[in-house]
Amino acid sequence: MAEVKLLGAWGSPFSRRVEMALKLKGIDYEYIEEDLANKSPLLLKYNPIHKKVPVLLHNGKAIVESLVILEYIDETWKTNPILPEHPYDKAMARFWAKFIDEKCMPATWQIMFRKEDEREKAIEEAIQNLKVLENELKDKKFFGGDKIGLVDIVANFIGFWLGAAQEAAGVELVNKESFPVLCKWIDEYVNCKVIKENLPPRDKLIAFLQPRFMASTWKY
Ligand SMILES: N[C@@H](CCC(=O)N[C@@H](CS)C(=O)NCC(=O)O)C(=O)O
Repeated sequence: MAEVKLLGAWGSPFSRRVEMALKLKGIDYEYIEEDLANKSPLLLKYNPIHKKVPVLLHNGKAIVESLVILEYIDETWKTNPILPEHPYDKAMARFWAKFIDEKCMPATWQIMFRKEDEREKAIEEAIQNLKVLENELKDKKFFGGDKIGLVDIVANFIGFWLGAAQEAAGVELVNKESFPVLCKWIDEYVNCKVIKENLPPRDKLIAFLQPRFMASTWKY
C-alpha cells in the first residue's frame, strides 16, 4: 500500500488544506507536526528551498506548496474529485485559487498588523478583494458548486482563520451586513463534516495569533 505522510503545523491554513483534501478522498496518512520555530531535519531535507509546511511525502517523494500538492492529490487519487473535469472550469478554479492566495489572503492579513493610522487604506484594499469573491460566489452554495472543491479548500483562510484573526486583532471586516453571501458560505463551510474536523481549535488559534499581531515584525 502507498505510504503517505504529511509534514504540517496545526495552525497553518496551508497544511490544513492538504489534510482537508486527503480526508475528502479518504486517504490514510501519517501526520507529522512540525515545530516551525525549530524546523526538523526532515522538513529541511524535503523542502530545502522554502523550508515551509506543508510537505506531502508519497512513497518517499516530496511534493511542496499547497496548491501543487492539492493538484497532485486530485490527480493521484480519483475519488471525490476536487477539480472540475472540463479544461475551462479547471482553469477557472486555478484562477480563483491563485487570486485567493496572491490577493485576498495577503490583503486581509495585512490589516491585522497595520498600525491604526494605516489601517483604513489596508481595510479598503481587503474589502475590494473580498467583494470580488462575494460576487464570484453569488448564489452558489460552494465555490465548487454543490460540493466542496479546490477553491473552497484554498479559501479555508477566509472560512475560518479570518474570523479568528479578526477577533484576535479586534477588527471587524466581514459580517452578515457587509458580506452576506460570503457569510452564508462560511456557515455552510465550517459546518461541513470534513472541513469542521480539520480546523484548529478556535481558542488556541486566537491565543496563538494575539501576541503575534502585537509584534510588528511577525509574518505568517
Ligand atoms: N505558499 C506556501 C505557503 C506555506 C507557508 O507559508 N507555510 C508557513 C506556515 S503557515 C510556514 O511553514 N512558515 C515557516 C517559515 O516561514 O519559516 C503554500 O501554499 O504551501
